[in-house]
Amino acid sequence: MDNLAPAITPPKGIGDNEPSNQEVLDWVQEVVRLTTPDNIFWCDGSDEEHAYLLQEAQRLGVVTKLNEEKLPGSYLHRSKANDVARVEQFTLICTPTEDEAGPTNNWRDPAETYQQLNEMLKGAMKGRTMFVIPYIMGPPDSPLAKVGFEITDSLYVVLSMRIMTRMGSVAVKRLESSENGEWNRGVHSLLDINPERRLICHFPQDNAIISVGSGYGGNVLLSKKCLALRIGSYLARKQGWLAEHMLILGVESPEGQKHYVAAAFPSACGKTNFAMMIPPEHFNGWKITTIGDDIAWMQIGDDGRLYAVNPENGYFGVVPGTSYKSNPNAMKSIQRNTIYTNVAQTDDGDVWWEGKDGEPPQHAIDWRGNDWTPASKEKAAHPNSRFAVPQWNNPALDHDVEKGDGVPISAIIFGGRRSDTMPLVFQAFDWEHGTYVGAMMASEMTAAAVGALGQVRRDPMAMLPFCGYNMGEYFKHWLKIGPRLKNPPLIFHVNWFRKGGDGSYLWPGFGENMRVLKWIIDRCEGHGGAAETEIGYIPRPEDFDLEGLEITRETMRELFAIKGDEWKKEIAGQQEFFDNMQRFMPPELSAQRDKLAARFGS
Ligand code: GTP
Ligand code: SPV
Ligand code: MN
Repeated sequence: MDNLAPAITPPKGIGDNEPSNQEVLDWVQEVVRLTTPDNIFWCDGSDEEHAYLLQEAQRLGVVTKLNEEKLPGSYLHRSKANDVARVEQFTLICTPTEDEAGPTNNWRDPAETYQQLNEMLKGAMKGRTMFVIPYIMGPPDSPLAKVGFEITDSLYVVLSMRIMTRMGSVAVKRLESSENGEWNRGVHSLLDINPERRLICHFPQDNAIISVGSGYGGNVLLSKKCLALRIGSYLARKQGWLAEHMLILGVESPEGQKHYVAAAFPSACGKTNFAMMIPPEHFNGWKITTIGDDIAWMQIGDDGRLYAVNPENGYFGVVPGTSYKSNPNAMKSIQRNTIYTNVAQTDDGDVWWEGKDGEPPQHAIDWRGNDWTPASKEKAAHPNSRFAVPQWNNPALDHDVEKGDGVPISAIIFGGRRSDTMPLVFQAFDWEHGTYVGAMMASEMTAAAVGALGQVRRDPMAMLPFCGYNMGEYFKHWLKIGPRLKNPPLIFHVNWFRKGGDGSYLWPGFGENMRVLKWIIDRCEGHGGAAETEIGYIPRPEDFDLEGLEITRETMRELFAIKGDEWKKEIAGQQEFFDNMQRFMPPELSAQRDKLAARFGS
């Protein structure tokens, strides 16, 4: 399968719905002069357009249709083997000064980078069709909603953007009626999908993104990490709101009491799973609903609470490990109208991956396009294989997902993938301490980005790869938001991934995470008990509901153990991060670090 499809020639009435906005037209013409495509395809998001593009994508081998009876409306795409994840080392923040990007980002001079990109893009779309995709991030009537235009030479990007965003004429209309006329300019070209000519560049001051040389997910669906997080976070600081790498879920008690919770876990650390969780039997009558699984835009409401919307329209979720046992709502969602990327295909046009329910097929085509059998040493699906599916397929979708003002957030949860040190859950003392807890988050690296798998690294608020400006300024922004909230969310930290001496997970996770969430909700309602420790509040055994779960008291002790030697190491790791950030660290966080060290007696 190849991404590099030649130009297509649509029939009259398709692809010719040019918008009237002169700024957009001028910009597109400018990119046309540079990249010299054979033709321009203006996307309007209509069903006719979609049907035509799907047909062309199949004809040109960009996607393969899957078994219509088993997976109606679903397709498989294989990316190149050198192009399967985000590339953080080639993701650049091009602000006028290096300090604006800060020590955690790859900074490049904007003028030099524009020039380099112009060289790379010269004639890049010759022989190809240029697609122009108008899209909205956020519920269309939300004051937070943002319009973007993505130019791309990838059919896969067009098909995916139709799932992940509100795409087409609706965005053109939104721009026409917008007060500030603001819109994001995104240019994407596959070039020759060469890792040595791969750059994902952000120009926050120009509200612009240019991505070249990749065809994969977070590198090329410019709405997602590029606009909603990197450019989004930059705008959010200027405009006084928050753009975060967070899921948003609703939790309703049997009595009908409802809370919303936002949670930041790093890539491939459980956001989609938590956002769609089904509580265990013992929690009969409790209901979890999804607002979003990856990104939250949050603003301060008139009542002094924090309100969140999901800017996206679909889920781009990790496939391996998804099963009716771990995430039934995700499984139900991906039975139709789904684009699978880099999973294995069975002989009857079904899909297969590691961790799916049932027996593996006797034969399949693996994610690279090679023959695969259960005896193969290679994985059938890539560890970062993904599904793209409209959120409307989710049986647990929250009724207020389109609410423009968002839903009120009672708790914010931070969490990393940590084999040791971090207890199952603890609560921060207050907003400032909670900001410190988020800022000091660390996690073992996953397959979502190219890099050293399993290595623990600091990933503040799960935003290390996604903060579009100086991380120190980002912390200051967080510190400023708290005091502006009359009723701030309580802040927690969780770790589903602590391991025992034998290397296996101590906590069963998935649906059982409801038990942790229940304690969090109890705390929000003011009736959950806790013990005060050096790191925050943790539930005492009597505060934590374990009924119906087989787990030993010893395992629970391990899960909640706060070990002095581990914490000495942890504080040293935090110190190292401070040292790298020294010029930019807000004094409040230094004070928090000193207090934490003092509580451990040093
Ligand atoms: P991104 O889309 O990359 O931002 O990831 P995400 O945070 O949405 O992660 P996701 O929910 O897709 O989970 C990633 C991996 O973690 C999958 O392989 C899951 O099976 C696994 N996982 C999720 N929740 C749990 C849990 O509670 N316990 C354990 N042990 N694994 C989990
Ligand atoms: C992540 O890596 O956090 C993702 C997947 O959500 S991607 O869109 O590829 O960034
Ligand atoms: Mn993510």
